[in-house]
Amino acid sequence: MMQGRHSKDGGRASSLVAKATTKEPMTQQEVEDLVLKLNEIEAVKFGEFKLKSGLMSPVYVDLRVIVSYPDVLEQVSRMMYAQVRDTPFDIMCGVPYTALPIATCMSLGFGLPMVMRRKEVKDYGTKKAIEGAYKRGQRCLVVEDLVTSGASVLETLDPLQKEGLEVTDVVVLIDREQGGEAHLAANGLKLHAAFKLSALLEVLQRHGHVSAATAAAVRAFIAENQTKLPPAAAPAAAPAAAPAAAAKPKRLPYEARAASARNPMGRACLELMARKRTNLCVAADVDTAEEMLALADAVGPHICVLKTHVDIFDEWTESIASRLQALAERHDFLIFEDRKFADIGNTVVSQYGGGIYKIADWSHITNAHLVPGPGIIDGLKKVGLPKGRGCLLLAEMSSKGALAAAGPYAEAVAAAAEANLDFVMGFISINPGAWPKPSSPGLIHMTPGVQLAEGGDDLGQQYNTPPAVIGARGSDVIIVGRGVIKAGDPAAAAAVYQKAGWDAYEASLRA
Ligand code: S5P
Repeated sequence: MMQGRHSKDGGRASSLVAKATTKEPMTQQEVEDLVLKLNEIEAVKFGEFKLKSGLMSPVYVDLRVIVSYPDVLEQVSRMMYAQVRDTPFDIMCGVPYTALPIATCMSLGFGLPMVMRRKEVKDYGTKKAIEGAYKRGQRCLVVEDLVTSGASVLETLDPLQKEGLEVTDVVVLIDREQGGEAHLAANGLKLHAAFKLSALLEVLQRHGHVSAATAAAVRAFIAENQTKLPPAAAPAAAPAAAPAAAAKPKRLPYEARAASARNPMGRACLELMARKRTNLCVAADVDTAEEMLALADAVGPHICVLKTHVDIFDEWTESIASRLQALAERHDFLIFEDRKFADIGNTVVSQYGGGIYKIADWSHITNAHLVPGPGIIDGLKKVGLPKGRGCLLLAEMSSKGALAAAGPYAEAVAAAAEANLDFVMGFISINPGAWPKPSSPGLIHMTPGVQLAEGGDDLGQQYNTPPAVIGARGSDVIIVGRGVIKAGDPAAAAAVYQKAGWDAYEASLRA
């Protein structure tokens, strides 16, 4: 078996392989041109559309039209082939109907043999469900135009498997990011998508074809309309009670969410977490700036974010700030000054950009309460956005009796974040999994009040464990202060929390 090319027939394969390699991967420019073309021919439209269900959608994708544009069809097939050129398979099967011409075009362009599934055959015993030449045990790539829930791919899986074909990979042009990838993964299928809807949106917004308001509406729509796996498509081997469990939207990997993050620090943070395999933020609540720098150096290899309270220290200089920045650079972490701004827009402009600390100059991330209303975001944004900074909004707090809590307050904070995705990168939250609406996939949840055992301190702090925070409560980042800094060996403690947080994250990906 060869990668990205069929192989079983030696002579025929070599000539076809030669043909395939004459096609170069698409350049970034070609990819952008294709996105613009898809928009121009109205295969992807943004605005306001009434769906069959009666639901209003800010996005409409109908790829059937591409059969009328051979140049687009050819580019689409090239783009899709590029996703699977390193994936081993013997044959391809297009999902009827829209993906059939795409699969045919890939077949012709790259010398890849194809089979077809008969859509109409319900009784597989009397008529052939799969047309074409194939052998049991061959590996079959499923080709589909679009994935939403993954249901139509899963419908195709069954007849292919009944014929003894092995199916492990699916290639699509567009992933609508509404849960399909997780549903396919739950059925043992890896999704290769040429475009995520959010990435496509980003290109169109950059080229002025989609307004910021529409883009925000699309992102909110995607987040709010995560699909459930239809019971009929639940894994065949699952016990009777399993379909309901499988229907729960699965956690998306950090790296898969990075493209949805509009704030550069949000994107950087998600990428960094995936790259460094850590969702640990250490709260450096030590007494002096020198101790903070020593701690940053020690725990640096284990963290994605170092959280500071620089107003605890009795000195702060530009040189301390640059030494901290150098450590962040060396160990690959982000700096989060936990300033918890809470004033009117005009005041926070000066507090964030000026004063002794000049927080915006050195801290990648800061945070704010929404108590004063949305003007605080506008004020902070005025200073932070030009510097590429990100802001976390405090939605829920960890301390006993907190007024920033689940309910109308947290919901208002969530709405303010969705309205400011350029600057707001996420939340300080405690139980985001219980929020009535899931937040946009690019927004990050960071949760304080974490130790290895449940408990609290005598001033109202309440602790949950990493598995409870990342698993049961659906947060993304654990914020650990005293659990690390009061340990005899903070670096070793950070390693323990890094592992606990990451294991909980990996377990929740499989859940
Ligand atoms: O609700 C909150 C929000 C924050 S940012 N509860 C918190 O505890 N924090 C911060 O997280 C707090 O200021 C401290 O820096 C850290 C928790 O520290 P620990 O020592 O209790 O883990």
